[in-house]
Amino acid sequence: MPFPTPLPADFEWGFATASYQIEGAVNEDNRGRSIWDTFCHLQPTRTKGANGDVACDHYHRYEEDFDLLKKYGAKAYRFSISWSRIIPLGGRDDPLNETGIEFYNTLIDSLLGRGITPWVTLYHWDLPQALHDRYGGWLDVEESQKDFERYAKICYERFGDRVKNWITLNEPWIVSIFGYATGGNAPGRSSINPQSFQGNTATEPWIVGRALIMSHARAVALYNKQFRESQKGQIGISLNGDYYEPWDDQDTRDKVAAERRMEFHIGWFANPIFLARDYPPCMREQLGERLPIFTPSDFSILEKAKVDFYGMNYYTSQFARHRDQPAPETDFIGNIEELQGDKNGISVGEPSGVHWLRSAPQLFRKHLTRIYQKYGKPIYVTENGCPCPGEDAMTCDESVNDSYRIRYFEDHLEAIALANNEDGTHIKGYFAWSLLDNLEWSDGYGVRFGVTFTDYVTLKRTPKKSAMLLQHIFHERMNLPTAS
Ligand code: GBH
Repeated sequence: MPFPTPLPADFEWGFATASYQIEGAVNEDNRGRSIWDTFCHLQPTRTKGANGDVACDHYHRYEEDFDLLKKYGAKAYRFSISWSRIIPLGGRDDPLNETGIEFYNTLIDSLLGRGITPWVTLYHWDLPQALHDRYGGWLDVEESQKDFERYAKICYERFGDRVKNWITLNEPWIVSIFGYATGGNAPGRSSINPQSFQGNTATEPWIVGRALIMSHARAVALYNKQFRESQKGQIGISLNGDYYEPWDDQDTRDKVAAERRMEFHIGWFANPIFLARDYPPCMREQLGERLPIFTPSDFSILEKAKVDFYGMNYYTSQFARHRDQPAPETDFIGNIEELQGDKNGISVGEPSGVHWLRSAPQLFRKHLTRIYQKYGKPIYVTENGCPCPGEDAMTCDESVNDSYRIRYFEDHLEAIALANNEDGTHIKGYFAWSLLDNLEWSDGYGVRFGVTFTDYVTLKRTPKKSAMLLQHIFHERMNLPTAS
């Protein structure tokens, strides 16, 4: 391998997880139910029979997991708080659960005691079920944003003396589209999914999107007004979204289609959040009145909600091909076709262990630079990772030899370093997804994204080769000695 492109010595790096995917202990210490508890127990199953009742049992094994983090050399760790452990019923007038708060205090202190910086996501998809039952959850734009703001306030008050890095929401696109358009995620609403019996794909995701944008904005505006000065932390949001190349790079219609696809994915949230601007014009054009408007009072909140960074969750890229027919009402991707190969049959990248993910580091570099140029904030890559080909069927001994994952990490870190050094793009950190194999949502426990193998029978953790190698990769680039 040629000499790797350097990264700055203060580059932040570590591993990421999310509450419902790892914690288990769903009925302990007064935790309230979330929409994922409900979704995972639906019959017939929509999660391959899997649920988060036990998951990785991180709730009881966090010390062991943090010892692993330390051993892997991580500087930082990104985890999410389960809203319904803090406020079991979720609402702004509902009681707090002190044992839930205590659990996260312990996590934070255990990390700091090991010299690891906590990065906290407030919402990684596990809405309190009580709010869904009470007013339809994210479908009620006014109620949900007030309840989220109060939940955020409790977190700043109780944890903000030690937590200096906040992420409001994880992937609002997935929350809106998978939760309310395809029905593939909780709460599973859709009018195009035969397994869903409620929902309206043409309207609900756009309403939910506005609720999420305003919830984020209120939480940030509150931080800026009441906590920033004393706590001196930073705050942002994690957006997902693939990079798209035109299927036929000679066809202007495909070029426009690729750009439109990214606007539907990212601009939907990034325009209001980073630029305090309306949705991208191409969305308004296609969706018409189904896309809710921002009121003047929404805009005044958006203006006050200045963030510090762009959290990027990136896994893969695709090709976009224009369609000649008008968009159906249920379309949410900008009336294009998505493909993993281009007009000449060239694949976007090497296949991984899951059908939707191919390794495309050169397009990652383009993606980073496009985002930085459009939204102007330093980027933290808050998720990036993959399962190795065939890993779902492997034993532990086979899985730990994860050479595909090691190459994936190396290639994507090289892309970051190149974007930083040669494209004028400012990237300040990186979190590998994930610390542990865990509940991969509707894919259940088969798809393994961890750098640590989880045996779901014994709950034994076994480091894969990539776990130990990441520190070497970073330290080499940062020109630091690597502890053995
Ligand atoms: C992230 O989502 C999540 O934040 C994290 O919790 C998750 O474990 C991780 O990725 C790995 O998936 O099967 O064709 O319908 C990334 C967004 C959502 C992208 C699901 C791929 C499946 C497409 N992902 N999507 S498909």
